[in-house]
Amino acid sequence: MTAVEQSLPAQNQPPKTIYLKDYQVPDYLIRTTDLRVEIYEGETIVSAMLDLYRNPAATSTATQLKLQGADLELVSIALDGKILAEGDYQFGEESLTIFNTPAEFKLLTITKIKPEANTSLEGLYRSRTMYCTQCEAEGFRKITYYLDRPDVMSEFTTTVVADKKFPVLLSNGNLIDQGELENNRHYATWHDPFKKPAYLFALVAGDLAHIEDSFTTCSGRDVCLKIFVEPKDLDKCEHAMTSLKNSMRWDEDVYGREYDLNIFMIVAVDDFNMGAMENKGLNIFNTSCVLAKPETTTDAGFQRVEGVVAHEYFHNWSGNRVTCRDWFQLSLKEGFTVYRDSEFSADMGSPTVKRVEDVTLLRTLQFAEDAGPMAHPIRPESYIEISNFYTMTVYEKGAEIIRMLATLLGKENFRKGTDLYFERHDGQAVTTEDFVAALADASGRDLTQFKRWYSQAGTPRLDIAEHYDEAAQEYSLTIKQSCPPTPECQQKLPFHIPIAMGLLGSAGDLPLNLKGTAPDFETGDNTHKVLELTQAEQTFVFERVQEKPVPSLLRGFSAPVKMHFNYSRADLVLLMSRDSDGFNRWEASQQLGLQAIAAAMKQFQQGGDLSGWAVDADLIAAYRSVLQDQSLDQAMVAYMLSLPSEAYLSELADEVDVEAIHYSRLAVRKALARELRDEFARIYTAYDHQQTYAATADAIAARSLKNVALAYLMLLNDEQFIHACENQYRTSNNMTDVMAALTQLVNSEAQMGQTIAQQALADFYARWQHESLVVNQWLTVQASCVLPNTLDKVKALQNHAGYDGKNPNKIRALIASFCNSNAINFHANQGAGYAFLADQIIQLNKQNPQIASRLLTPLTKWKKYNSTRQQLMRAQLERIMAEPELSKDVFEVVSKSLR
Ligand code: B3K
Ligand code: ZN
Repeated sequence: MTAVEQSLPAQNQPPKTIYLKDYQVPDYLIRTTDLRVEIYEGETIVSAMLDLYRNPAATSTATQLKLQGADLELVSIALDGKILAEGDYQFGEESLTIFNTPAEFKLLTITKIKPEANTSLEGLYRSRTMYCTQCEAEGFRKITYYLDRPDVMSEFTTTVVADKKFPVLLSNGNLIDQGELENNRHYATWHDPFKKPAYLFALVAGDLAHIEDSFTTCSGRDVCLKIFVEPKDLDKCEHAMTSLKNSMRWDEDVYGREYDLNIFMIVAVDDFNMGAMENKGLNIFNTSCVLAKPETTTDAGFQRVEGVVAHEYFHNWSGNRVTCRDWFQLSLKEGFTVYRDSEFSADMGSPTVKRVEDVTLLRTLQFAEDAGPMAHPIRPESYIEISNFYTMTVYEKGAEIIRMLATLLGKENFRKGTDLYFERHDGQAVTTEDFVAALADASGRDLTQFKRWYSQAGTPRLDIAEHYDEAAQEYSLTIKQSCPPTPECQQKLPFHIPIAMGLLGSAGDLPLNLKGTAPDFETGDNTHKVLELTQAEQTFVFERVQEKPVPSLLRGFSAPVKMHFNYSRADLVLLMSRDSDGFNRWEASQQLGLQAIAAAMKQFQQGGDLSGWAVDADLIAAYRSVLQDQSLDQAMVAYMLSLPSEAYLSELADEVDVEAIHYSRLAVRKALARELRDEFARIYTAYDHQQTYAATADAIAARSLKNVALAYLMLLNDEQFIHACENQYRTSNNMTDVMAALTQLVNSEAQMGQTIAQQALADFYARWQHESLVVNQWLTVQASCVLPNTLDKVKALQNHAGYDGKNPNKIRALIASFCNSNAINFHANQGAGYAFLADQIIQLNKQNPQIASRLLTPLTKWKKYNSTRQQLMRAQLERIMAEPELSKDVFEVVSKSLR
């Protein structure tokens, strides 16, 4: 058996489950790590010198060291200068154990790896013209044998050696040496003074161009900022640079966090499994999250760049300076950092708009995850493959947990808490318990019950009932909480839930006199309150309430729960037009939309015809008043006029009726388009299509409202609007408007719209074929087309020159878009979509397990569909399960889905 074979995972045995309860401190720690990475065409030699010492806190007394390693070829190994012989060490499953290790020693390993053959995009790999790394969570073991766990933190010095055709050689920290070598080769040595776990290691070698700027920190230090890209993309870096500088300033202002190295670098890579990675001082980004210019990037793309740049930068403190003890603590850094980046984006644009966007994502994708076979608490108890736990739950629900803490503590105490957390744990690898303890200590609040949010999965449900006693002038709210069982937890204890609220009277917000408490002047006028629900059932009584109010509940979506309150349509219309909480105005519009769609669904399910379906006049009047409301942000008008998505409707349903949801929602949209045609046309015509592009909140809002109007008008299949849409496609100076028009044309039910769409698609590809990210948008718009036969088109596009089945962005653009965002086609034709998806997963299982596993999501939801679909979906999961050599990633998701 060769060394490579010996370090491979054992085949045909079910992979092991790792448990939080089994955590043990490491037996050894690593003081310093000296790496020399010599890149040659076809293979790379890695020499690693580790300065190891026994961990004084170790609980075991074993005199051996077990290092992790995968897909490595061991060339030599020496302990304190003495070459080890066979028998001094042993290979295990993804490991290398060295026997008879002293209390302190230096270990030198030399290993060979093959980055060019690494298609998993984990460890060191080649992407187009460059070499780059991705180590989180456990990719460093694909570079060298190491204690690849986040609680082993070491000081790294890295020398990168390569041919001069890769002029840029980067790693973490500061550049301390560089020079020429024989055979047209050169090297650069980087030193990172901050101790870090291996998952934050990074290395890049490539022929890259860069833009440069500087930032002066609050203490007056100058930091050099560089963004590296392939030369062709140099004109698309400005927005990321501006976002970076804004993030650096914001983290100083809002959290008191200053940057700590002299240089901060970002590198854009085309082949990347996720959005970006926060490696110390050397962030590596998916090109899709860093490049932006108006001609090629939509508004959503601009906002994504701003958000992701901020997110990765904020990790420098929440993740890098203070890191995770083990991977069960992932939400410690991810939930907190998502919360931080969403607050940043809110400050850069409109807080209400940002909140609506975040809640929409949470309620569709995260709620669905929490109700499915992969449900897990934000701090999971166990996993087979940690890559499967970079989830909506750990990230987005994790951020909601932090938001609730901020709400409960109030601004000042929350800041005191985070200050204490950073100060107390700087340079340490800690747990979510440590985080909550710092907040509790700084604020004096007891957060014991609150911690259940970390250990109990599932979306809590609130059932709220009201009672008004006119004689006593008392208004009471009785709130019951419950939480459905999840695979690993049947019985839940009550959560500590902050419920922000107000009461609306005929003349607006009423003062809140909550029985047993002093008035709360947080909002200046005592009309806003945070109720703290801690019991399974609790009643809150308001005194001196002179009229029966309409309650505005869960303002700003103050907790990640499903709330049920029996609002009448009149109540919702009042909330939509008058609530002082912008989020709840939008929420009321969504509830109204849900009611309207439910009525159409009933008709559809009874076999009725939906052509010419009409909606009630009072609803039209309510939407019309939104369109005329000058006090509203245009982005909010756009969101209020957009009906709940099919994904949200599916999440709410006990059994998803794909056709009923699709056609009923469409029928209601068509009805709105007919009734509000003049208003939509006015908005569309009033918009100045020639204006210069700006990615400001106002400009984005105006574009989104105008494009919502266009989308409604296009449902009328009227020549006049099809021409306007074509004109927008042809003459717009920015990708937002081009894409909005192209999407409407591609989905047009009118023959004329289809003819123009086919021309536009051909024209678009001809124009943008050399811009990979733009081609991805072209793939997505076709994969998302709701008209029949889209699956055949998707299959044909897999053979198109603009597609590449090895590139994760292309796979997401074509395959994931079709399977996740095109329900009516994915679920059509007796399971053809399911079989197609299973084919892709089986193929990707070996090539890129992380991407394969991600793609599984739509099949994991099989229990939500009718029995015919259940059987068809299950059959595909079983087919995948029967494949030999399933990766841990795919095995875990499929086996949990089938249990
Ligand atoms: N921390 C990385 C995610 C790594 C994913 C590894 N499978 C990006 C982020 O959340 O900032
Ligand atoms: Zn993150």
